[in-house]
Amino acid sequence: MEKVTLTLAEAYTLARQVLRGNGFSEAHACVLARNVTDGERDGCPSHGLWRLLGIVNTLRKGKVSPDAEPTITDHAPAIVKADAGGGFSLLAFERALPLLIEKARHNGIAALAINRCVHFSALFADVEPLTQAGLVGLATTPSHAWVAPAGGSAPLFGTNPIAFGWPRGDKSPFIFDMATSAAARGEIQLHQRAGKALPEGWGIDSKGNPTTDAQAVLNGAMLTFGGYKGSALAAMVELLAGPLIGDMTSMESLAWDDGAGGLPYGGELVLALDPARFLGTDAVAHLARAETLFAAMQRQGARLPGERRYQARQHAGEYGITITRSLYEEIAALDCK
Ligand code: PYC
Repeated sequence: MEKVTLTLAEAYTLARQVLRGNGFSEAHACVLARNVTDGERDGCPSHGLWRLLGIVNTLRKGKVSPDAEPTITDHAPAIVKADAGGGFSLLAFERALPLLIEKARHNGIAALAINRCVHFSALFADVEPLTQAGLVGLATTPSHAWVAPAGGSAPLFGTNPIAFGWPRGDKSPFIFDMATSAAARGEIQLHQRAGKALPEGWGIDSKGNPTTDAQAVLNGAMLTFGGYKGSALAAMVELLAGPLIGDMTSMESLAWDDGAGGLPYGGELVLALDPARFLGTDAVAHLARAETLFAAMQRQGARLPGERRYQARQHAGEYGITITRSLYEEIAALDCK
């Protein structure tokens, strides 16, 4: 398959140009372009440049605002609210982040509820800035009803990712970002585009039979990871980033989409915890104990979550990113200018 290699600057410029050309405001185009470039850079193509196709499709279907200005509210001593106004989540997150950090440092713990946002982006990008500020972070969001609950066979939950980040001073943070489905929807779509069979256990067809056919799973239902354990976590995500913050469940998001094929619409919950506030002068000693744990994991040959991402990041910084020519041409063809 023919490939195209781009520097990170070229990838960002292409993405930003396509987004501006399609009518996104400068502020939205910049955060979106940075996010998809970062996804590709970090070796996560399911949240990389390919997402531009879905972003532009969602705009053309009238399912996202290209220029909504988020409203940030100091809602309670430890709660920030960000109304994304029907735009993508990323700008609301960026604008709310300073107040979230300030409140977490003041109270030891703070929450950010982003409402009325369209969401597709990997959550590691939302917890990483918290770790850079020395905070522990947790982020979660529902999506569209694509995933069957354990024991069921019809889509009900979203892919419902949970991301967690732990700060490590000048070392790369400990960050995992995992869908509670066996894989992200984007992974299945990429398999479908490439005509590749799925690993077993990712989904079922519309009759409820296990299948490795990506299109059959897209038409049927995805499965949670770890059976009922993943299913319980998926339900928790629905509750925390849905009813708790006054926003949609995945089922409601899909109903709101009404067959348009746009990206999920609803809320995101982000928690930030400050070890310095929990521990005071003991923080250094206790954070060192976390390092002892990480070292023990690595001594057994276990990889710390995020390690592969940081390696890919370094590689992409030196050698750029590589995508298929067909994807490059599809993205370039989105440019209306
Ligand atoms: O790939 O899991 C996914 C996803 C969630 C929201 C949009 N895409």
